[in-house]
Amino acid sequence: MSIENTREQLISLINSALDIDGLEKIRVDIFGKNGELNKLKREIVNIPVEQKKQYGQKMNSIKTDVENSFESQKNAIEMKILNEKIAKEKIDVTLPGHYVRSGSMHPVTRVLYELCEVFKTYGFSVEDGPEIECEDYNFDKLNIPADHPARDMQDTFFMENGYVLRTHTSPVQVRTMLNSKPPIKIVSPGRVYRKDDIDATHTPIFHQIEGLYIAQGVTFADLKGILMRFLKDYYGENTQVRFQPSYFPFTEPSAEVYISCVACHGEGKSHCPVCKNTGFIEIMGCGMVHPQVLTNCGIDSENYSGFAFGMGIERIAMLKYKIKDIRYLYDNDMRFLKNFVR
Ligand code: 2NM
Repeated sequence: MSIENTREQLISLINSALDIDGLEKIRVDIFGKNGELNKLKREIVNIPVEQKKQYGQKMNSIKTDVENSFESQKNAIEMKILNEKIAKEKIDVTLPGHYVRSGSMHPVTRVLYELCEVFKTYGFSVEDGPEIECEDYNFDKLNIPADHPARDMQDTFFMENGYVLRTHTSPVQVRTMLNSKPPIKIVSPGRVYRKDDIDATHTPIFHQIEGLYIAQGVTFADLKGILMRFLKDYYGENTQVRFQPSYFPFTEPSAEVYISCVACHGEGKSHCPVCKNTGFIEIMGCGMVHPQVLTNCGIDSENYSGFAFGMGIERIAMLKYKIKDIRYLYDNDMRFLKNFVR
């Protein structure tokens, strides 16, 4: 093979490579120890002395050209591979996505959470406690005597050894009073149990949130201030609030709190099923913590006073979302629950 032809042959060999593997084989055949370029180099012994210089120059020029073609062929193949990869991996961002069904908070959970958030803005912290309580914390410390109807077998789930399923979250307040010093400013949300027959407004398991504020010089005016602020924050600034005297064994004085009807806005229209045409609905109970309860829980009732309040979460949720029957909340029927997907 003449040295002149070698240049063209090697370049066309390189240009015939289709992929990286083919090119690698060609690289060995050309640049390897026994490759074509080294063969040319070894030929120099057979070249007449006067032609050696010219031969050497030609050889170097061939080497440079072949190296350059090799580099450009290598680049061409790599570019081709890259372009194929880009074409293959191209994403059409205009294609419709896969539909992902999202979960959501149960309305009771959501109301519980929202109420805690409102009370946190007034400086209350959120506390919880066990659902199985001793009778002492659930009743005795709260000034609910042994012969009180609330302790009746008909109302309370009694467990073994003087334990009950808590009938309110007040034992959380009892625990906090026993374990810490005033000022105390807490709300206790949670599940409670009562042996009620199931109907449109009762289930044996339901939820409450209770609040407790104990410090020096706390008065009924503080109670009214906090609760009126809360009811306007949660139900709207135009909400009207009424306090009506009531009775609880653990507070004295005690009151039931009413707000203007969320359905007819206090107009008491002739056909309002929500407020039964009174224009107002009962929303919570409250009162000044009975001095005996403070004493029972290790707090000096001469030095400290406090207020407490409580409300049922299901009732709040039913009024807020216009749910006519409490059983909808616990049927787990998707046709109902899907209304609460945000
Ligand atoms: C209510 C109404 C009135 C209440 C009282 C206490 C405690 F522990 F301080 F004595 N906790 N919660 C209370 C007072 C609860 O729910 C309708």
